[in-house]
Amino acid sequence: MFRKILVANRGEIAVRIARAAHALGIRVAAVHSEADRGALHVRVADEAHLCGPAPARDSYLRAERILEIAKACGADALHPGYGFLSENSDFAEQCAAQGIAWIGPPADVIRRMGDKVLARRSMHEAGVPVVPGATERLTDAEASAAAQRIGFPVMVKATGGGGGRGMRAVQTAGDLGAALARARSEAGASFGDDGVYVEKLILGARHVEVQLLADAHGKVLQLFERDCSAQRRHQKLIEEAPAPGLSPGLRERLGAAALTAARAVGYVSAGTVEFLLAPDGQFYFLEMNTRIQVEHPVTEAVTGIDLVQAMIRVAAGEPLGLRQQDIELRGHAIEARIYAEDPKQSFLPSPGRLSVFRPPTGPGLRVDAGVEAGSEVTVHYDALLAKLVAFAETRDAALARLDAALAGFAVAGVRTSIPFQRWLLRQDVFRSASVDIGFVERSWPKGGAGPLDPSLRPLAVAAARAALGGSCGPMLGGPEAAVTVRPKVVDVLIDGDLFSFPREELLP
Ligand code: MV4
Repeated sequence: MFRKILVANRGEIAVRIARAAHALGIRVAAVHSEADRGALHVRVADEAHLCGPAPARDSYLRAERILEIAKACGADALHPGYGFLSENSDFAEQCAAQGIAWIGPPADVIRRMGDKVLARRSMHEAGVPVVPGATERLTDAEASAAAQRIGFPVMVKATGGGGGRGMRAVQTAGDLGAALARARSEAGASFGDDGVYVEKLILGARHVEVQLLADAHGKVLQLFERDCSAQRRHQKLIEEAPAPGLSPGLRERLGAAALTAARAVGYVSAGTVEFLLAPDGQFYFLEMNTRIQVEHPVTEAVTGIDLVQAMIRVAAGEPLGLRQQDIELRGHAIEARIYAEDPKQSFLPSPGRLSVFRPPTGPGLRVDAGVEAGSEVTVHYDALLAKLVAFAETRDAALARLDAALAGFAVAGVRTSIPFQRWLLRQDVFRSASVDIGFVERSWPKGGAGPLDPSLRPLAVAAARAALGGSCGPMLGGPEAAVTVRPKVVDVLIDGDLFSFPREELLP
């Protein structure tokens, strides 16, 4: 087993990886930017090394510098987490070449799955269902012919894309030329590759993804699926496992398709196969994510398998001591991603100092946090503060647990996504498990500063005063209201309406 792992990341995932390493008796080296000197991921590590100024491209994205640190500090392995360098195949290759074990899939698998056309073609050839459309990058004339053949509406996608970047829905032939031009220029600017292809547009679909775990000895396992349809502009807000309402047959076929995908590319380590699940029950391969994902804890909760520990063991060459038939689904888990963003102002980043940060505790709860009280939240990095996971025997019980835990999550100093999540958990569409990938964007009522229901104002004032005067701390939950106390303002969310009161207005 490894003696020291360099964690090439920050925030909650760096803390999560350090915990897994320590559980295996492995020392942890952190890297940090100038802005992260006092960060939680530095405090939980056994040693920490500065990798550059605050902007990610000058610190966490500096492949050469991070590799130098790994070698200099005597690390024998590197875990990239998610984002940053995690899907950089050249970096994975350099690590391996310099004798630092890469805790992730082989570099050639990352490279192949990073090219979305190549990934699609590999899956099509392996017999995994893909969305009807082209399996090659196309010229404008070819794209136009392909769109006619497929039939409108279509989706134009960037070959170098992923996560929805460089993607355009096109309703009619007349709109295709402009969409191609925009997709190409966006893709060229973002990935330095203006290649595009065309697929049938699937409407009203859910996002369902299957967790994979494979070792270097040919053992490939699937750990069932997650539903991540509750998202906004490709930012996931709530994820759950298993996907609600799937028949056992469909679950079985999704898992089998994910295993086929993994075997076709020689997958090793933890990974995820994303599918679109159409309203007619058909599912289609979208992408393979060659990294640990943010939402992995919901799968850990329902399978009892520690995915990050497993990644480390597999990277050290250990065989997985599990068989597929040993992996059982038990209960239901739901995760809320707590972002420092203002849901009332179109999820604008909300930086600041966390004067209060008190996550809930209790049976069936897990909190993976990257911050603590006193932490400074800057605009330099992703706004994810923590993940709150509720687990119970049934979906309804897990929902109730998550709702109560969100109500008791005390945060002051920044605005958070919590009021949005409390609203979402109350929606009939969510409770009946029929959220599709467009639901949040269609339905979150006050994405801008929409009109408030004035009849709720007295209740909001009362809730705000109770929070200020009460012993419940700066955040008070109840069946109707979620209150966040900030230095100068108190926010109250009732029924999707967010009221903000300057503190002096609340004085009796
Ligand atoms: C699609 C689609 C509809 N039809 N492809 C978005 C991210 C990338 N992985 C692929 N994505 C989509 N591809 C076709 N042919 C809809 C999406 C999509 C989406 C997919 C998963 C989760 C959220 C999404 C939000 C908007 C669009």
